[in-house]
Amino acid sequence: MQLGMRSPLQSDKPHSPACLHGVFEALQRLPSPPSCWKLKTVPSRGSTQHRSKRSCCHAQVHAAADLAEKAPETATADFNFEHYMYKRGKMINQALDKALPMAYPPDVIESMRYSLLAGGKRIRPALCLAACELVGGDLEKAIPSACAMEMLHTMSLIHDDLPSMDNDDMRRNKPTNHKVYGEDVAILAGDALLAFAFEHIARSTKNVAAERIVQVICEVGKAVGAEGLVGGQIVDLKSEGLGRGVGLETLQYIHEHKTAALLEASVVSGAIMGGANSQQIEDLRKYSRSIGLAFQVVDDILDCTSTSEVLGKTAGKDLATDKTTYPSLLGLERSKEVADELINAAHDALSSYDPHKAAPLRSLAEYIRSRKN
Ligand code: GRG
Repeated sequence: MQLGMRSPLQSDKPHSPACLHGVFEALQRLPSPPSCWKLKTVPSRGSTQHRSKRSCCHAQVHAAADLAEKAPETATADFNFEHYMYKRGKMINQALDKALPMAYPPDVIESMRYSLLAGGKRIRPALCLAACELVGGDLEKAIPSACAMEMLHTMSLIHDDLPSMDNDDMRRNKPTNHKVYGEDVAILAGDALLAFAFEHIARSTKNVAAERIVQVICEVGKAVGAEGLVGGQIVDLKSEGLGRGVGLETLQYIHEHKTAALLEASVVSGAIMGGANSQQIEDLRKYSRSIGLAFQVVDDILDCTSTSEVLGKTAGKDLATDKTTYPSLLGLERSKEVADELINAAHDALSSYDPHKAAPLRSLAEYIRSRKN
C-alpha cells in the first residue's frame, strides 16, 4: 500500500507525510560528500613492487609521467573513482527508495527506510555492481542483488546497535534505529529487511537464468546465517571480556564471518548475476576475502585512531569495552601492515583481468585500505 492510501485497519485518515520526515531529504543526499571517496594511492595491476613505487595522488588525478608510460598496467590511474562512486551512490539510493516505498504498516516501513536511506558509503552494492561489470554483465541484472546487500548490511547494523548487542546510540551520524523507534520496532525492522532482501532478489532480478538467481540466494543465505554474520557475531559476543584469551585465530574467525562474509557475497553475487564462469567466481572470491578481512582490520584501526564525528558512530568503543582487535593483539603498525598485505593480495587476485575493466574493483580495494570512515 502506498503512502496516502488507506490501510485496512485505519479509519479515514491517510498517513501524514510527517512520518517521512528526513527520508526524502536523505534520499537526495549522497552517502557522503564526494571528497570521502578520495584515494590516497593509484592502484596498479597487482604487483606489490609496482604499488610501492606508485606516486601518492587521488584517483582522478592524471598519472605521473612514469605511470603514464606504463599505461596498460596502470589503467586505474585515470579512473575517476570519486565520480564513479558519486554516480553509483545516486543510482543505489534511487534503487533502494524505489524497492522499498513507504507503505502499510507505516511503523515498521518507516523504521526500515530510516536506516536504509540514512546514508552509508554503499560499498557492498558498489562491489556487487563492479563485479557484474568486470565479467561483462549488464548492470541492470545485478541491481536487485546490490540493493539486497545494502538491506542486509543495514539489518545487521540495526541489530548490532541494539542494547542487547553493541548498545550504540549513533550510526551514520544519526541516532540509532532503536533510539528513534524503540527496541521492539528496530528488531522487527531488521527482521523485515532480512526477509525482504531475499524476496527482492527473487522477484526483481530480470533476464538472468533461474539457476543463477538460486545460486545467489544460496550464497547470500550462507553469508548472513550461522556460517556467516550470525556466526561471527555470536563468537564476538561470547568473546567479550575474555581480553587476551581471544587469540588471533578466533579474531580472524570473527572478522571473516561478521564482516567479510557479506562483502564476499556482494562481489560473488554481482559476478554470478553478470554471467561469470567458475574461474572468474574463484578469482573474485579470493579478491573479496582479502578486501573483506582488510575492511574489518581497518575498522579496528579507525576505532582507535579516529573520532566519533568522522566515523559517524562512537569511536574508541573497542578500548572502552576491552574488546580484542587487531591493534590490541598486534599493535597499530603491524595491523596496518596486515591491511596492506591483504589489499595487495586482493590486487593479485585481479592480475589476469583487463586493467580498465578491473579499475573499479581495484579502486574499491584501495579505498578500503585508505578509508577514513
Ligand atoms: C540477524 C541474520 C542476522 C544477522 C545479524 C548483528 C549481526 C548478526 C552481525 C553484526 C555484523 C556487523 C554489524 C559487522 C560490522 C561490519 C562493519 C565493519 C560495518 C561498517 O560498515 P561500513 O563502514 O558502514 O560500510 P556504512 O555506514 O558506510 O554502510
